[in-house]
Amino acid sequence: MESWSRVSVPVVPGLRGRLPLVYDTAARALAPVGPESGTARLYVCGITPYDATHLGHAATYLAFDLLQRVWLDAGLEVLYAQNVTDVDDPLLERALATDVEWQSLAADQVELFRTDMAALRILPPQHYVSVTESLGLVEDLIGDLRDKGLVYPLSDAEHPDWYFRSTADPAFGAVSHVHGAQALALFAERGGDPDRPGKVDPLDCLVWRLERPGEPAWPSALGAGRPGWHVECTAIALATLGETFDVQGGGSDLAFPHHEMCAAEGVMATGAPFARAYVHAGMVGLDGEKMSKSKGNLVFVSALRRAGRDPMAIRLALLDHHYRSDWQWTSDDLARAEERLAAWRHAANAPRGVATDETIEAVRVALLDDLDAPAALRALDIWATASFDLDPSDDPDGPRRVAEAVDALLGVALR
Ligand code: 5CA
Ligand code: ZN
Repeated sequence: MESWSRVSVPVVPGLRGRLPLVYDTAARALAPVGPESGTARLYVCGITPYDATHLGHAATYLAFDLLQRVWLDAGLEVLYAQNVTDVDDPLLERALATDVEWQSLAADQVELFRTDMAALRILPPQHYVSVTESLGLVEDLIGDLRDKGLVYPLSDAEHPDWYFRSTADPAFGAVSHVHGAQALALFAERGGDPDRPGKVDPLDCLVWRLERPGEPAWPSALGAGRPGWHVECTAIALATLGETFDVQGGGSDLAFPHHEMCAAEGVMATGAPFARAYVHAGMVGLDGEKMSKSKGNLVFVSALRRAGRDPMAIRLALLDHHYRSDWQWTSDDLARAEERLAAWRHAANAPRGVATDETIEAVRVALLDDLDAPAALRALDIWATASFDLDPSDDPDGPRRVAEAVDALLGVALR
């Protein structure tokens, strides 16, 4: 489906070509992510389109926007894919509860998401792919797994839905390091069905749900039905990026079961590692709880924009928290970001600037160190403060050069 509009990313002169160290959940360590040269391939799990775009979503997509900016600064090309879960239980339930067609709920929410992403200057994926566009891909992938004996219909069930033998992958658990009782509990909490009778293993995951009255269904060799959750991302990632792409990303709530299941399906289907690294953003909360559609404690990017808040201030407010930390949104976040933005804009439009090269290098170094945006922001605060006290010998081109680096590396427009 259509992605959103792309802002240009200036090339920043200076020392380029360095790969970032980023925390890989599977390696449980910082690791250089991306190829030495050529094209970095990134898959980030997209929204389930209802109740978008809250600040938690925005923070997660912003983390992977930073990763792309660091890759571009390293001189790499980026191939980026993102899905849209436009068929899944929670979306269908919301459509039913609010008496709207699920297709129009999804279309409206995707449009809102695109507008929010563009306003926040988040780089768009080249492949923006919905589940409803991917039924053939999903069917082919399930077919491959079925040929290998890894997909089976539920036995003795009124609806013999199809399941994948997740634990047949000897490396199952190696993405998230979640095992045993914790795996069962998280699986149940996050869309799985460990207790459903007829499964070979409680952690086997649904890949094809047979048609039920009132639910959308598509014809397939498995019977009319619709895809399960994880298999959509496996199929879309493999089709758009190929085997063993660089990073699969998302919020930390996706490490298990979602990314674990995607990896198992991918490895078992292709015989090659699915992603080289798995990167996860922390959870944004409100009033002490994770911001989530099911809890209803949401702050929407669109509502802030309608209230006249500058999208660049929203972006700065999010950047002030390290992508990997869990944090709570408060209205102070935005007030602080607005002040900071005003100070930076003042410095970016001053007749001369201070410490241009050091400032740009400090921003780069911060981002290369696990996308440490808060450290980059501190370096720019020092620059902005120093800019209030200029010397006639300061660089007349400094403000423009720093503003260009802030645009390229942090995605914040100052001029
Ligand atoms: N469609 C699936 C992924 S295939 C999904 O999880 N959709 S979602 O709409 O629930 O979430 C979209 C992205 O936002 C996911 O990466 C999720 O981890 C992230 N996310 C959701 N809630 C939060 C939150 N409170 N803080 C940070 N990230 C969040
Ligand atoms: Zn996904």
